[in-house]
Amino acid sequence: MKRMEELLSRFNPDTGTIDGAPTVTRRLSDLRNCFADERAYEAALQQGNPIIYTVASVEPAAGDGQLHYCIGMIMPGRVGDEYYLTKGHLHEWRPAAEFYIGLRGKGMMLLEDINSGESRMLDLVANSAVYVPGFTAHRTVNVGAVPLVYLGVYPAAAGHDYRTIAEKNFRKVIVMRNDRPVLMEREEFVRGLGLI
Ligand code: PAN
Ligand code: ZN
Repeated sequence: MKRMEELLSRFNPDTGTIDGAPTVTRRLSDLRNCFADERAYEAALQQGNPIIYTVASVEPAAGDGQLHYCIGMIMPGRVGDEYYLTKGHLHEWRPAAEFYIGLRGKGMMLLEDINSGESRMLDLVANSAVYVPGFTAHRTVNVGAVPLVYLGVYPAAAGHDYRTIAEKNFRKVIVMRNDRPVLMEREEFVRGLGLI
């Protein structure tokens, strides 16, 4: 039997931390090319380099059948009309699915099926969960006024592929229109800004 510390974890939904777990911090400068509105991104960077999100991860064991999990916390805010977001990724092991559980705040997940190219926007709020199938790029955004905190559980063998997203990004963006989040074609959004 594993040690108690490997079986039980205590997390704090207010701070987005897990006792004893390492936390990665992503600041605005780490998110180059993630926001579609490059002009607003550069302007925001001139104002400062705030923390956009943190991820505390627990990786108890590697190998087939094992699970890893993390708590993500995304700050409230926007760059232009785009809500603060995560980099987004595919799993290195493409069939690996993931289960997200909302803990606090108001968020949305952007899913993009890499085979069909189809996109979906789903609520991620307390008492709801999002199943991210395999072969699906996923990004999380905070559309509310307080930090969004969620738990993500994924196969230990999943791995993170950021490269593919960094090269061609998501086809769609979640942007604020009339104070509400809407899903838009990236190209249409960028064209509307006069950037292409
Ligand atoms: C999550 C993500 C977390 C941060 O744990 O890693 O939301 O997003 P990025 O990894 O895209 O920066 C997950 O999906 N793990 O597989
Ligand atoms: Zn993932």
